[in-house]
Amino acid sequence: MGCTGERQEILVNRLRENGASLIGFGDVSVAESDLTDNFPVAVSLALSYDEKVVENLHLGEASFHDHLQRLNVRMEQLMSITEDLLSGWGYQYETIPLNVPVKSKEQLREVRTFAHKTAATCAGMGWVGKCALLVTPEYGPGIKLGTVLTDAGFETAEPMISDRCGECTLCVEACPYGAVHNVNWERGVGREELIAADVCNEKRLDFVPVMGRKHNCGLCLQACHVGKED
Ligand code: B12
Repeated sequence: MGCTGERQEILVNRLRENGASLIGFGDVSVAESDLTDNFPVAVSLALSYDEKVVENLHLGEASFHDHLQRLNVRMEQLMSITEDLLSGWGYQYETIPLNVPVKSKEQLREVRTFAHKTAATCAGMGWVGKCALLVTPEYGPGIKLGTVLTDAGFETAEPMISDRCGECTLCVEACPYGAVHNVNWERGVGREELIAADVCNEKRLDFVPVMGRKHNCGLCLQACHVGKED
């Protein structure tokens, strides 16, 4: 039913009606993997964090945690709407897990998932900030990302290939562990050049004996001024 362009519009409308904050389509074939060879188009989805929760996350880590969990449920719904429409139209797809548990240094090194940030920059939704998070003009880094890769020939956007962080160092200064390196991202710059991910991960893991789960620090994203009114 309908041509690819009409289907893309139907998908966008359904996702908007169901609360998606941002929806983008990216050509990920440039990422050159078996996965992206088979599924060259990414449907990239974002749900914005509640501004008040982010503002207070240093005071109410548990509220931040609960908020992120609730957004997971909402993002799962958006991804399943996408899956249902794609399969109804006869397209193939691969949904990327929202999060992968990283409980040690070894697991961090072995993470072999497709990065939601890659899908989002390819879809022109934002850039990778100095904080190593996807930063969008509308919401800064305060977003939950989701991705469905597909073989549907949807029209894709102009990708973002460099950052707009300039000389800003708010996230660099906000990290109590000095994990953010003050490096500007452009396509090709790897995670380790931007942040000491093992330091970030270990500091969050330190809380497991006390909290029974990883600490949701979030100070780097709280500090970012992009998307906030002056
Ligand atoms: C492993 C992981 C971590 C690790 C490593 C951190 C990191 N930056 O990757 C640890 C445990 C430290 C961590 C911490 C946090 N994480 Co985390 N994490 C992940 C996870 C599961 C996988 C990321 C990964 O390893 N990808 C593989 C590597 C190679 O890619 P990458 O580093 O993510 O990104 C690179 C590519 O995207 C590349 N790139 C960008 N565009 C393009 C285009 C092309 C063509 C190519 C080839 C590459 C490319 O540039 C990036 C930098 O090099 C993702 C979920 C997911 N599947 O994406 C969430 C995710 C990245 N985490 C997220 C969040 C929110 C956090 C925390 C804030 C959690 C918290 N509550 O405290 C912190 C913030 C730390 C920080 N400043 O980055 C969000 C980020 C949302 C956003 N705005 O970007 C994600 C996307 C989860 C989600 N579903 O929303 N995380």
